[in-house]
Amino acid sequence: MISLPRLYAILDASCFSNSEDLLRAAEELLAAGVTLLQYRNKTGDARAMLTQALELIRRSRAGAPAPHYPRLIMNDRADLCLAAEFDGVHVGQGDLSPESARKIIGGERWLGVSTHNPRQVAEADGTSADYIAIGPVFPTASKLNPDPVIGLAGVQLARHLTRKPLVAIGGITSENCCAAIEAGADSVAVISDLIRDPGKSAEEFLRILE
Ligand code: 3NM
Repeated sequence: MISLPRLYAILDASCFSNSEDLLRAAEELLAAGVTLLQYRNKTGDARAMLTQALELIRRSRAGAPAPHYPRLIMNDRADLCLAAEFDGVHVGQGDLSPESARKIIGGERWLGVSTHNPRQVAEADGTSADYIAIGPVFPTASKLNPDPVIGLAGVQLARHLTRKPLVAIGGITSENCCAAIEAGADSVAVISDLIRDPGKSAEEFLRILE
């Protein structure tokens, strides 16, 4: 079983007006101590995504010695995960199934699955996914057409349905992240509350979640 860090930072390309801003935010997050970072780009074409992903890999490795490279996870795209030599892929309910993604990425890379209700958690538990994300825990503006908010009770319920590492996502802030962990999550995934000042915000999360 894999071990997840408490903070799972997500860089969403739609939050940045250009590539350099996204890459600089990544550098700040990593310099602050983030060790698990997802690259999410719902609108970019494959070639632009690969270019950005390769640059993310290059910069993330420039800042750390080999055994301590941060883990980079590709949202949705198992093909781009391989092409950019990312460490894993995260699939949603409308993406490739976990087993199909697993066939592409092989046994070593990490595979995460998004779930939004108890049925999906139980189903994901039966797959080769390395971790399960559950959400939205709180209201979120970062996802188009989010599923209904599940609250902390939804995290507790998910915790009872799987022993796989569990990631709480959706509306997670430095104020509510501890409650999500106390409800049973192993890790919290965050987009918007890391954006304003990525380095400082990540440091604050890491201090609170220690
Ligand atoms: N997935 P923020 S909620 C990407 O419910 C994503 O699975 C969700 O962004 C889910 O931290 C969400 O800004 C958005 O709320 C998370």
